[in-house]
Amino acid sequence: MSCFHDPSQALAVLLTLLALARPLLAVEPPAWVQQLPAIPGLPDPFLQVDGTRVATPAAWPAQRKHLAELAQQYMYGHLPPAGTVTTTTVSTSHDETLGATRQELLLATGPDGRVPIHVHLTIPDGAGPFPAIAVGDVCWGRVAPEIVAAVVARRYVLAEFDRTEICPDSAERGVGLYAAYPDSDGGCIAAWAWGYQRVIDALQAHPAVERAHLAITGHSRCGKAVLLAGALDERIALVAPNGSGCGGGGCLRVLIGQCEGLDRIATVFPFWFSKRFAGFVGAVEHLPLDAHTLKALVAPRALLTTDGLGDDWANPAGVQVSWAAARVVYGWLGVEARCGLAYRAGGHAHGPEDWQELLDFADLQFRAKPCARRFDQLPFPVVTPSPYAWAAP
Ligand code: GTR
Repeated sequence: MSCFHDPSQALAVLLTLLALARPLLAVEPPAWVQQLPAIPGLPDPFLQVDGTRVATPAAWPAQRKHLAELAQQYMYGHLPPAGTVTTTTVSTSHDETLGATRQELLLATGPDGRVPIHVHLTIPDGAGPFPAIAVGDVCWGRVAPEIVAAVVARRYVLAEFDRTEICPDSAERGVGLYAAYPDSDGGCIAAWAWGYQRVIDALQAHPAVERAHLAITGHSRCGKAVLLAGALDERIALVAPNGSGCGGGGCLRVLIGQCEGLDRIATVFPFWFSKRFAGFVGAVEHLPLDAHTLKALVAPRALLTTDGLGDDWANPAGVQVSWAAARVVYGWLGVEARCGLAYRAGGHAHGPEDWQELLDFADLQFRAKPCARRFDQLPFPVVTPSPYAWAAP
């Protein structure tokens, strides 16, 4: 008799053991990985496909396209086409105590509307439109009432959805978005990022929402999807991954403390990524990008990572490393203050403090509302020698 009640638990343990054993087995990375240049430090985000460096900010849109392709090609897989979204209002009610309207929308997305996404909106009373924040973690529970109250009090629309409606958090293919696009090379993170973008489609068409002020957030594995969605979609004005760690805001090459790295995540959670990503196990230096590349892709739009100082597994000190590298791009574009980071005491969670940080940053970016909090404070020692030698052109 197995000691595991859930077969996926046994599989996870087996995969973890295999991941740990891999260096001992000395499995060679595939030839196509070894042919990519080895870049021990953080890859230069200004390096163009022809080997020259970007010269002026006018060339940044083209460089963004190149970096976005690297991210999809080698790490997450490609997002399927946007398609059309048909929105139906399922219910509307007013919450007197909260001072807000609750509205449930059903989005029919994907080919022939085959991929449903339920969106729960909370719209503050009063004259809109308002900026909006979308979050896809309903599979882990709705946003806590005290946080919803804080969002409403700050006059933001909250849009909650369940990313697992788009694809399950497992290796299972043939369902959801995968069934609609069987040839897609993307894993869960790409599929969830696609889901965020469809929610953005619906929010852009909603009369209560300010189209120019759309923010997205999500926790941990969902924070990884938030970073990818925001990196690729210029309609998203503020990108706020929380506790996103490896495969999100945490540096892949600079692992500080007891944190997750590429070798482990690509072995234990291969289905979150493109199949190609696992080729970099034991060969992270060949990966043509790192977390700062994703962050730089958000520029010149606003980016805020929120993390727990004690969330060791999510490499909070490595989040700081990739923030500093991405900030070089922001500074070069003349918008350094749009690249923010914030830390609180504590571990792996997406709680009221993380949301307060996001609301303060959003007020600063969207409404030029000053706040006492700073978004450039570095709690960890600066890594020396620097993990990159490049500078802005
Ligand atoms: C962990 C995983 C992390 C993180 C976390 C979560 O097991 O190693 O990358 O995503 O799950 O989503 O809470």
